[in-house]
Amino acid sequence: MSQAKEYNFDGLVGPTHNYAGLSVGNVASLKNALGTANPKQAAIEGLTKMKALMDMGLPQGVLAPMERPDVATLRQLGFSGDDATVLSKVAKSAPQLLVAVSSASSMWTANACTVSPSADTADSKVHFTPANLANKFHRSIEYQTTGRILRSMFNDDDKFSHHDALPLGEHFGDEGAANHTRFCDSYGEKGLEFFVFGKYAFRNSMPQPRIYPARQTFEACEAIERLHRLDSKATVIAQQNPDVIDQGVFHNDVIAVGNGNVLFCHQQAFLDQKNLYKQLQAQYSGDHLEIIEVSNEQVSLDNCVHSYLFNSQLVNRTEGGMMLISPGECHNNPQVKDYLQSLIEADNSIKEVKIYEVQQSMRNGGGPACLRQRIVLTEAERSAANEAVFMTNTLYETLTNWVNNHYRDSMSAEDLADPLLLIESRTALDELTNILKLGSVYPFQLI
Ligand code: SUG
Repeated sequence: MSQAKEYNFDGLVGPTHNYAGLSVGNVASLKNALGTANPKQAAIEGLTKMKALMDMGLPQGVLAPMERPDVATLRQLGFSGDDATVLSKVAKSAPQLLVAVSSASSMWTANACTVSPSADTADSKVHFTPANLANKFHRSIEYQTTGRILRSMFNDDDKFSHHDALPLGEHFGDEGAANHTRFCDSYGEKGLEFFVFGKYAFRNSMPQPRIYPARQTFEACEAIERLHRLDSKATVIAQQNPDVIDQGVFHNDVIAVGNGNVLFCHQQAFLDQKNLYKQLQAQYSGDHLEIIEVSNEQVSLDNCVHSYLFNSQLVNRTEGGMMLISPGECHNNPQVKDYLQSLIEADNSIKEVKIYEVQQSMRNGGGPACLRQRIVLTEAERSAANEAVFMTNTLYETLTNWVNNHYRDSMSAEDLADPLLLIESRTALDELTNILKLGSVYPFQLI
């Protein structure tokens, strides 16, 4: 068994962060549509959380944002002229397209990809598959740049295996680690990989949500299992409860979170939940899988969706036991606040709750767990990875200054057509690729 650590790679919020109401099925995104956002505050909130976790001894890295507005996609859709002309044409004739290609949605790096640690894979390499995010147009234009960034961060063919995203289209809709977790007694041991899907793509008679989309399919989970060369005895694929998708649970990480040997979830999270628990217990090869189930009486589904209780990060403490890193909304909600108090007083592995404000992200339906991608690395894999993307005090200072120098503190839909914003954003990203030693990863750097 190798020594390995779990790194949280948080998404750096991009300079065009705005509220555009792009995500049907995501309650906060629709509620805050067309409000004014503050990209600088959003990026600083994210960096503050990264620094706080690093200071607690948790390994932390950073994932770069996308180039936005995505002029290359607009050109693919027939807009022509110089960049300023493209922006002014799209703003006049298709403003809904301009907001879609300007979203800073890559900040939610839980959706960037699915990663399987080397302990779980047949070739003992770390496997990466960028998520196609096919269900939402504004997110379906992320995976190519995500793939380039990941290859540049983990650039060693002996240790890392990078796959292409699954085919676009509804049948292989893949939302990455938002619907994936892994159970293990320690990170370096072979774990039980747990995938969650919203519907079957090829079996229409099976249960599925009726109001909101199921973004991830069973077939996508199976494809990742094959690509990552996982052991089927150490893999479980389960269906999300379609009724909760219809109430705003658009990803599994809005209703369940796992870490180490613990699954923390709501009683309505999965279809056939009791049998799923039995299956997980039977396939778990560690000592004991602890399931902490929250009942409707303890926390209503509505309060789960509005507080993002389950979008807390569940992490190991250095002194033993686990801690929840929860959004401020959990303490503003009396039922959730009381529940969290009773949770840490009860006899279970969750010993502590720490609250962080990620309000700017929460208004688009992204909590602490959405903002991070978990990557387990052995020491040798860590040494083979790009050193510049791991968080340090110096990097934190550099990125904070970088945000303060380049970001605006107000962003509305009208601002997105400003050709200066595109220039500011590219200037910032060009500098960022130097800071993070990524090379050329953005469309404007590749032409
Ligand atoms: O895909 N919101 C994101 C939130 C993603 C949250 N991620 C996880 N649960 N892991 C989404 O729905 C809203 C953008 C807007 O409306 O401006 C948005 O894309």
